Amino acid sequence: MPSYSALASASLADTPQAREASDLDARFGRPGAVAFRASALGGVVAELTAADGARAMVALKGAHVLGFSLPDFGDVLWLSPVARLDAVKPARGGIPVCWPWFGPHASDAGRPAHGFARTSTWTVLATQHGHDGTALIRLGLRGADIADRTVAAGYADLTATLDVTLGTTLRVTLTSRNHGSHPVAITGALHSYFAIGDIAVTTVDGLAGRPYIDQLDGGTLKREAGPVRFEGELDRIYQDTAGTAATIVDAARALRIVIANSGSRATVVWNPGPGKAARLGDLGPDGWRRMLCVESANAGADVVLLEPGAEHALATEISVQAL
Ligand code: TA6
Repeated sequence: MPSYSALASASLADTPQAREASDLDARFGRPGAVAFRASALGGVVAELTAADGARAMVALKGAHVLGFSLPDFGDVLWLSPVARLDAVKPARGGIPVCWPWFGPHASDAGRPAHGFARTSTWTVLATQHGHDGTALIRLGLRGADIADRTVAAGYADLTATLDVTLGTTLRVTLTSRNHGSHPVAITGALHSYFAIGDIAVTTVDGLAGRPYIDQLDGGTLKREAGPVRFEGELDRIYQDTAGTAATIVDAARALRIVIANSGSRATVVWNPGPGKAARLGDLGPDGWRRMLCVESANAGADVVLLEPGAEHALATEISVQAL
């Protein structure tokens, strides 16, 4: 049973979120593929099930993929044991959607880090039960609907959709569209937290030779010599990674997680280590040892200029193999 399955609690009967979940289930539910539930963490979640037994969970708040599990490998994504959906900050784990900017806002330090998408409630636009046994949900967000006009200033003409497609892999696609008459610069990331056995015996392959911005060394540009290894906090924005796949090699769980990114030229790798994890306070005891972020991103020098009428898709596709 996936660790996050307890989040879907139909027992929250006669609560607003239970009524909302019931309404969504009637409109968008797909028997055997997509079901809506009230979440024990607050809010409504969609449970996706694929023919081969793969499972995923997506919260409407933040269009936040909270979990992804496979019958042969268990949990692929990590979710903090102390995650909350009803808090102001997004739940720690899963795949937070960083949009329409990554990290601090380029010109306004007063805006929230990683944009406003991950703390906004998205709308269910469509669901699908594919003939191939896949399950899909499409969620949408409009910049014009963001209540805090200061935070959303400059982005009112943008919309975003997030497609989550579950099969033997998990594919997540964030599509940005500019409906206005002026170009808008955006960055962003699918900020994936992966479940690993032990960061001390985990490496990331596929980034050797790539330049990276070392966020812990004043943004210095360096070059990766080989597999990425972890000895304390590590926070890097790898450049020129378009068309490549990063692979987490998890010796403790004897598996590799292949992360194929598209629509991005940057891959972010992050583990907080014990110090930052203690300061963040929402990873649970020793959580930092069992999680690793490898993110499909438009970050650093990888800025997307959305021309009027244009759209841009940022995607990540996650698969798992035995070592
Ligand atoms: O993607 C890495 C990073 O930018 C780190 O610097 C760290 O801040 C992490 O994201 C988590 O950010 P959050 O705002 O979710 O705590």
